[in-house]
Amino acid sequence: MTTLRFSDFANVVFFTGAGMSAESGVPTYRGRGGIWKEYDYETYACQTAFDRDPRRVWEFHNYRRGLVAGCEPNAGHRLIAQLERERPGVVVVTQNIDGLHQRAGSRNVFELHGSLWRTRCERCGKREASDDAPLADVHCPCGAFKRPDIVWFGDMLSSDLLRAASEAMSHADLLVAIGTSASVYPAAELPRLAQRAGAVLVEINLEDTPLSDLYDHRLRGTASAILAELCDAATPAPGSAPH
Ligand code: BV8
Repeated sequence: MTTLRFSDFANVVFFTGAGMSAESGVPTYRGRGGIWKEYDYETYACQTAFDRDPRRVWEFHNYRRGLVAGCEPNAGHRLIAQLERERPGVVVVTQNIDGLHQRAGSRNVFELHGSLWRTRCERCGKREASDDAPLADVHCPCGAFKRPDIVWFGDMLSSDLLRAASEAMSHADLLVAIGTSASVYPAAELPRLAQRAGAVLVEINLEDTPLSDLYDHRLRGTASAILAELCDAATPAPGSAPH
């Protein structure tokens, strides 16, 4: 186990993917039980599908709202929120849309791929946040269908969000990537900015990823177990010499 101490770092970025929420019961995208294995994103989760059949897209997204609404943040989410309360320089850059980091208490969260809990109207621009599961009224008051405020394949990411996330990465002195397969761009490239900034890079995952060679520490295990070990390592044992 590495002897990393969070207290040795001023700007810590947690870069999370679906594996962060796996222990909460939220399906990941790829690998065993992955949601893209069950649902073809080209039918249920992309702009073309929404333009073709918004009702079917909403059936899928209301199903996912119901699924995630029944899930709770796990110990890993709560540890990250705790660290943010203790240290102002903690930021979460997540690819997840489940909102579990915020439900665990994290405040500095960049949702690169949007949120299951937000909608926008492409006709009048109205934006809305609602944790209704399912969302009863999928029509905007202007009459158009509300669109899930999610970055689907082929959608551009918000340039403001990408800039802010890149800024956080470029100022990090510790980058902890958790539960991401490093397979979706441009998000997958972001840890390189932290590496270029001279940060220490840690990858927490069950298995190697295409970008594992980028990392100084490759910790294998579940998000919450490895984060707990890191926090224990970081916390001086009672009566131990102060560092
Ligand atoms: C873009 C939305 C510019 C939310 C997602 C052709 C046409 C268009 C674009 C492209 C193209 N070819 C390539 C691209 C770029 C494309 C892309 O990257 N494709 C990939 C597949 C090659 N990117 C885009 O389209 C992006 N936009 O590029 O715009 C553009 C525009 C037009 C044309 C060209 C370029 C938009 C990308 C966002 C896509 N949105 N989903 C939703 O619907 O749910 S994808 C989906 O993948 C999620 O967003 C997710 O965040 C993302 C990454 O997945 P992960 O989070 O890493 O999850 P995954 O299941 O893959 O892995 C889980 C990991 O956890 C595993 O490693 C596992 O081992 C680990 N794990 C499991 N359990 C645990 C664990 N670890 C620890 N503990 C555990 N317990």
